[in-house]
Amino acid sequence: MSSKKVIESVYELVLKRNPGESEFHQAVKEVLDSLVTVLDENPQYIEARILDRIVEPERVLMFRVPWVDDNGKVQVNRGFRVQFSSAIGPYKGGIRFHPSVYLGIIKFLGFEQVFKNSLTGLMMGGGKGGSDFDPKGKSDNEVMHFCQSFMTELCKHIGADTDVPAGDIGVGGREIGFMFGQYKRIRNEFVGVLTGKGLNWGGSLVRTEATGYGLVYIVDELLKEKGDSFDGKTVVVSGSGNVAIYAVEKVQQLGGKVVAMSDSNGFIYDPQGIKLDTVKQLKEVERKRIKEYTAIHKSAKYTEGCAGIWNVKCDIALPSATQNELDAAGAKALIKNGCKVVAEGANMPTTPDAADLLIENKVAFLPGKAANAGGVAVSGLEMAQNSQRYAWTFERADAELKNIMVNIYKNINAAAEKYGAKGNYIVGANIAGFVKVADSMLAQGVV
Ligand code: NDP
Ligand code: 2IT
Repeated sequence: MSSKKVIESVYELVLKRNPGESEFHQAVKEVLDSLVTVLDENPQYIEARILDRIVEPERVLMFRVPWVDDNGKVQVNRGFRVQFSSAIGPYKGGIRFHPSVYLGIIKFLGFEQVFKNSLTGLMMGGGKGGSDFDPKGKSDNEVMHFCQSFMTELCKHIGADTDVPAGDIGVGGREIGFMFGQYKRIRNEFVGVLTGKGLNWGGSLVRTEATGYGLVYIVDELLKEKGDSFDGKTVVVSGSGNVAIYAVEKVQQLGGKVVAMSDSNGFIYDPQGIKLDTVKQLKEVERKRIKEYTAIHKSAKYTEGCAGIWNVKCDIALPSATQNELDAAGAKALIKNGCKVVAEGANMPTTPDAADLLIENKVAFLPGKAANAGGVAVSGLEMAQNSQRYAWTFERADAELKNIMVNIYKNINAAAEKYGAKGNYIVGANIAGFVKVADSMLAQGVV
């Protein structure tokens, strides 16, 4: 069978076996479509049915999460952990709390994580977890009770050498703290079972900043290759959560001007440049809406609806909120306004047709599994520090992060060129991530 036919038949089976999981289908299709030339040159992958195996999670856990709210009412959520691949290390990947979470979202994220983690060059397999719990509007007490119930089940399936979760949408330092406390209490062990921990109890410096900083480091490397830099560039960053905030911070440090940010309700445009201290106060401390920014800074304008952010003229766009937030209409607006670089801070924020449009129009496009790998990379460094029972300085962790992002850029660039797709970083990232996992699977036999 030709490589194309193999890919088609694997994809057909994925559709059949995972009905209704459109985000998972989308993520699988993008990776499979990148692999034709690799399979042509490596028939051993076909022989060993690597593709059929790599699209099937090693283990899927789904569980009831009952808890009691502040009014004494019983609530029931659904919890997930998908342990996708342990070919190159313990399962590793975040936990997402958002009402939109269902199995298809966790599988897409777990699948992406396999290749992303491979790109970091560290020893981490891929996994993802989460719940349809909505932290918005909940008290700290309710969040704690939910996290404790979630971890009461999850703690049976994870461990510092088995599966190491971290944060994602709706899961930050507060939630990691509650989950760590419950794990420690039930298992009676103080180990690096979660990353993104507080600095007093095993966390790594730079983990909070890592995804956003890493995103900007990889774009900076791409610009450097073109003899360019962030200095004087106008930048749009969607979202106003962990990834977005620290992407903005690093862009501003490098001399760029960020003029727009968003949340799920709408976006702000501040032609004088976003005042990040205000966004941090609103989002990290007060947990308020981005709209409130305009009450403090009269130079800014708020527009309802988050998709309109792509109409803001910019040189560089960093979608950093959620999946499929940048569609074909958004891509056309960016192209028309002269945007030259799009790099994904979020996981799969760009729809496939939008990504095609950007690439056809010579916009440099860095896919999430490369561009947002800085977060999990520093999680890997947190695991290394926990194993050493030692904490590195900010400078050391930051230098390691930068080095990892530069290497990812070089590797995906080289892989794209080697397999006849020069400048297509989607193909480059998928191939570079895949080969290491596939070769490890070959070496470990049929498991
Ligand atoms: P946060 O929860 O800190 O922030 C999420 C941001 O995205 C908020 O501004 C939120 O707005 C917005 N958002 C979430 N869901 C939607 C939606 N359905 N529609 C529109 N806007 C939405 O999460 P993170 O910053 O950690 O994560 C952002 C993205 O980055 C995700 O795709 C995540 O998977 C990815 N990522 C995160 C990493 C990390 O280390 N944290 C690492 C790599 C990738 P609102 O407040 O209104 O909900
Ligand atoms: O999507 C991601 O890479 C994350 N949410 C971070 C995962 C991690 O284990 O740090």
